[in-house]
Amino acid sequence: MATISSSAVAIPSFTGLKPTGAITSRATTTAVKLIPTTPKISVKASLKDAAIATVAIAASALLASNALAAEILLGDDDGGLIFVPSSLTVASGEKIVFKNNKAFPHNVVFDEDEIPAGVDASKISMSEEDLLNGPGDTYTVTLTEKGTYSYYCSPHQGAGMAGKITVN
Ligand SMILES: [Cu+2]
Repeated sequence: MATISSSAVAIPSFTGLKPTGAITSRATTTAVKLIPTTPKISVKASLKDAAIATVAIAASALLASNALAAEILLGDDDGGLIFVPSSLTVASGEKIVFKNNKAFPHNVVFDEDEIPAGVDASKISMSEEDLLNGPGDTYTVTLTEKGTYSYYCSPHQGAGMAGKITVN
């Protein structure tokens, strides 16, 4: 039973390919060889194109909603010692860019007691001594674990320079 059914499957798949070459004369064998291959390629290519198009649409939708990368400014435009915005919600895996704005040096240190369980604060934080000194300097982090993350700027922690990120 098993032998019969497997050969029954094998035969149609061979006959499906062979007739194209068998029908045509030997003289045009080269041309015939190209014919069965070309449709296969174009089918694959069109599938790939469709996939690429879908990805492109998704990417542009993300860009349009500004969800591809979030930016948090370090210091407000008036030199206030705050993160702007101080509270932000991002998607898991979204890139978060902290960018020096005014009143630097600043840094970004996540509070080990106020991040989701299992997340290593040192892996997502700058060190307490490491500072962003120049205008426009950035620190980028990606958070994948869902939950709430509290962070602060160590030079300005006493002044209340802190923020919160929610990952969902
Ligand atoms: Cu600061």
